Amino acid sequence: MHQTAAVAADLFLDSSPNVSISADFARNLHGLRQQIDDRLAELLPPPHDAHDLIGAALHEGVLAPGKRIRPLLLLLVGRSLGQKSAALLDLACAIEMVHAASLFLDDMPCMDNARLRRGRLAVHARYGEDIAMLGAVALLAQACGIAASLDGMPGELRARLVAVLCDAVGVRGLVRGQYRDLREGSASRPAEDIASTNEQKTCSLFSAAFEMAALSAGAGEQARAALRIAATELGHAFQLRDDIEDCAKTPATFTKDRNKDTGKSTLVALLGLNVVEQRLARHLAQAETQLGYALPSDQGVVAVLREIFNSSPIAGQKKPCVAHLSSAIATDFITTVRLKVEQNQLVTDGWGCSLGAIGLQGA
Ligand code: GRG
Repeated sequence: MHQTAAVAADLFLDSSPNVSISADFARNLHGLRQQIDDRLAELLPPPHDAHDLIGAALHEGVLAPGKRIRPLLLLLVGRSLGQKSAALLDLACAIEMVHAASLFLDDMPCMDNARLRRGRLAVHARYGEDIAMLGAVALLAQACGIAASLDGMPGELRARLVAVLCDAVGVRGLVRGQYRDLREGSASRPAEDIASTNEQKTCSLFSAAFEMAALSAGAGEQARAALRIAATELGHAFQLRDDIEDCAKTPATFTKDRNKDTGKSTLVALLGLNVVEQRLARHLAQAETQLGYALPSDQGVVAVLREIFNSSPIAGQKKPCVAHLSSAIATDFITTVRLKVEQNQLVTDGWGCSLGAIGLQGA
């Protein structure tokens, strides 16, 4: 078992009293995200030594500022169903690791070929394709290992949780969805095909998060059935949000490459922005309805969803250009500059000495 689980448990339980959701809780979302990040940092294998690129890539890629929507939902659905164990936090970290693995792979040149992710260079762009691939495999293995050894959960339950996680990734889940997107996405497709691809590549992890929360809380079949529908509706809504952001005209999504869907048969391309926005709202409403059926006492699930869907891509993050300038003394600055240099977007006049000072020349 992981030795620091008790510390994480205290933090988690402290901030989640047995009361229903309030505005205070929404404000404390940042704290909950921080707990997830702290625990992720503990659960990731420590870098072997100073030259361990895999270890460095795992920490950098996983802990880069993402929304953490899947672990947040897993935690809050579990709590709403009465599961208060600290092990839930570890399970939440496991699903975030799987998600991060999917991003490592998704960004690679043979897939979406993206260079910017979470406001930083994508893992393959910074560390190399070999590291991105090996890192993704390591994350999947780590996630399964965590689910298989959850503190205080019976062996049979742990085995089921591992199976749920693997099922979400495998040939019925993310892998199939990604394969279809890559191989069928450039031809025109009917809306149903696009939706079923989205279901596999995006809804699968939401379904796994809800199912793992429900299983660990010992929820009945009725609640689990409602959660399955909720997860699918939510996954669709989330993918549509992602597609809308990809073609957004404003630079609000500078945290990752945009226009990666150009020439791809997405629902936005097929149906147009207005129709897709309506569809998104319907999916979200359906998800909320089903969550209402499933959860006896919502401990913040709907509030988190509203926060995510109403806010800019990464809550609390400054507008991209401001972040770009104000991160001048942080690592982000280095990766941003590196990216700009690579994209030939940086006017080096006046920047040359800064680049030299931070050791970028020749990098
Ligand atoms: C073996 C794990 C594994 C995967 C292989 C590469 C692949 C198959 C699947 C890719 C699936 C994928 C990336 C789907 C897109 C889902 C999506 C909308 C991702 C963006 O998620 P956010 O917005 O990202 O939650 P942050 O950065 O906020 O965490």
